[in-house]
Amino acid sequence: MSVFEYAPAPESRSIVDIASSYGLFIDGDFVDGTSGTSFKTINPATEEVLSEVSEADAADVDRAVAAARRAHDKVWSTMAGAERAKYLFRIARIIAERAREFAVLESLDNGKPIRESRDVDVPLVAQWFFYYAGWADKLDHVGLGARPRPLGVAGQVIPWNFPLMMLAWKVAPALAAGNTVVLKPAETTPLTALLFAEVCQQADLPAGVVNIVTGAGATGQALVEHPGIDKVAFTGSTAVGKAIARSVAGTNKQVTLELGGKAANIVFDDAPIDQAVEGIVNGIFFNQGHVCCAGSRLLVQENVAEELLVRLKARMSTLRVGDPLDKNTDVGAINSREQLNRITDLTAAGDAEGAERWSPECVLPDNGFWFKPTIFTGVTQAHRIAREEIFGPVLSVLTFRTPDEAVAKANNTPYGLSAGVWTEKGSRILAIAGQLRAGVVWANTFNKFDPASPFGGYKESGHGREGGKQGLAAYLQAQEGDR
Ligand code: TAP
Repeated sequence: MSVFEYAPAPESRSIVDIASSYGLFIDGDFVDGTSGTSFKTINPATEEVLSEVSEADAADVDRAVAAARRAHDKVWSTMAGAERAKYLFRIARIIAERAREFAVLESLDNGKPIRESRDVDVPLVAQWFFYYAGWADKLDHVGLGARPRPLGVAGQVIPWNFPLMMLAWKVAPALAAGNTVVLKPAETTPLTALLFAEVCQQADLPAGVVNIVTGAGATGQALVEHPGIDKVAFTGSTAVGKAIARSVAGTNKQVTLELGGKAANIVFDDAPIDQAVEGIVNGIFFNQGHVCCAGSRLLVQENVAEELLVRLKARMSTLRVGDPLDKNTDVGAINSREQLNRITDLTAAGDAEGAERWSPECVLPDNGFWFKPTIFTGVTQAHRIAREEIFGPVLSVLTFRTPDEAVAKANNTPYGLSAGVWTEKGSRILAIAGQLRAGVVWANTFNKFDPASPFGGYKESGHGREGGKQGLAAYLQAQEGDR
């Protein structure tokens, strides 16, 4: 299929004002880190250095936790829910007002297409704050009895794939419930969290309610192991999630873990094929496949596999890979060299194990980190690319003959975060969805998110739910007499 020539349509980056360096956001102010060390954050599409960011050490984490504790005890937990709601509404409104600035900054620091940061990430972030603002004065209805109490100080650690959205998923329910937070963004994507700190100042949020400590894994470890926090909320890899679970075992800390996934996207022979192809493309190429719930395993019924693959390849040939700030771009840059190496290694394992690789023709930029949208056919359950999370724009295609076989293959994974079912029969959707061990099952769609809908995993995808009142309950405890 030929692709139309499009003139470049770059979004202007003049709307963002990136400082040459950033400190830590502690107790309502930007402050220098104790150690004086910093790290660079780069644009993964060009490798241009965007800024130098302070690296928080254990002493800084200690300062941030102390500030959060003071704010919790003296201001935030004692404030009426309706008053806390006003701050959350104000934050939501400011994010909506500054949406373009956030979208451009997210695309610069993360590499995701502006089409996604502008139309998906940032609108969902505002929605998350609006949604939880609405809950702040209704905590009696969460299901924990009358006047449930906040847990205290939450230590929150988030990954690089949806930097601002993961911040919103963590901060909004925590604040609505009366907790204060210390959040560590990922090392490669700290900038939108630091812009969010400015929003907290703009909203006059009381000092210490939100604290942001930038750094790498060691900063995250110092935060989750700090004895002064009451709740750990982590999103990231299963390996780090297991280490955190071990470190909090035997303490009084509550913990929620949102970890990896290897979702099956199941297409039955009665599915509307073109619609399914769109869903498959959205499922695995959205955000370069850096999505925990990505539909990274396509299970297609054998009698329609050939036809579906022809149409899928034709559709993939129209995907535009390149400048994340170009409004025509569908697939942006891989977030880091490290992640690119991981994708390259795992796909090499796919070749070595005998699967057949296919990518559309596309010219990749000379600088930056890029990977062509890729599918592997002839994949079996034993292949590493069918079992391990690639976290990149790579789809493993398997086939099945019967519904039972589809369910058995879909569930044959250590993960259990999400799944997709494509069929015209409502009864089949319900029957299959009920048998899938996945926290979210999408039917005739994929990668849809809503703040009212709980999200989370089974097995090695973690435990606990974010979103909905379940996500709020994870930041609350019942009064003594109600337990
Ligand atoms: P990780 O390496 O686990 O990093 C996640 C966060 O934890 C980062 O902020 C990281 O800091 C920090 N960290 C690293 N080592 C730590 C330690 N020992 N103690 C405390 N914090 C530590 O994952 P990633 O590569 O950033 O993200 C990709 C993974 O996240 C994928 O497996 C994906 O499936 C999963 N993910 C899951 C979800 C949900 S909702 N289930 C959503 C998004 C991503 P640095 O970045 O500075 O190393």
